[in-house]
Amino acid sequence: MQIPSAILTLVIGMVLALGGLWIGQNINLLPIDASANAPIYDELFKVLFTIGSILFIGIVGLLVFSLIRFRRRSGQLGDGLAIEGNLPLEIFWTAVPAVVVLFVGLYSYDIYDRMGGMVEAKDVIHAFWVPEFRLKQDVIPGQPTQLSFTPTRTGRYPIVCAELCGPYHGGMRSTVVVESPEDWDSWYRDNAKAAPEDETLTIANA
Ligand SMILES: [Cu+2]
Repeated sequence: MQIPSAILTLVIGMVLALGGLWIGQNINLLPIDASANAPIYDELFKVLFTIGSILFIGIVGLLVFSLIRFRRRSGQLGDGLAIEGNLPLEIFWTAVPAVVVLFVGLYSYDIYDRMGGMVEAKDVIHAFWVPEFRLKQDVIPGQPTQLSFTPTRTGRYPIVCAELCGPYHGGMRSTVVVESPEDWDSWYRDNAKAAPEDETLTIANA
């Protein structure tokens, strides 16, 4: 019995969508999440990864299928069929990417806004980036830049300059340390300056 092609297409489409959704939700390519911003960003990443997986598997799958199914058989020497013009198909493959790109653009903007990213400027010199925090902030000379975030995990995380800034760009690395309030307090006490009385004493003695 021959399965109608419309049903076959529908089933393949559904399997593809569900498979992509599963990959997007279950495969994590990002480093550990260590700030309050991270879950917001990860939400966007999962959506983009889902869309990417569906497109990648769908396109590559169709390509491999076509390579095998429509390969040249022995004794076949003529040109292939000249197929031209299919308006419904053209409308379909224009409309779908347009909707996807528009959605991704608007959604990315929304995520960026929710992460407090709408206070930035042009003339980029450096970019402060902590992958584990899912945060990237441009840093411009002569302009004080503030970045607020809430770390959610103690630990040491790399700070990377994410804007090609000059010859030593690759060496622009540091570490951000997230400590518990108690550890911070004891560090602060240990490193606090001497009490002002001592200072007055030193000056008086001088
Ligand atoms: Cu740099």
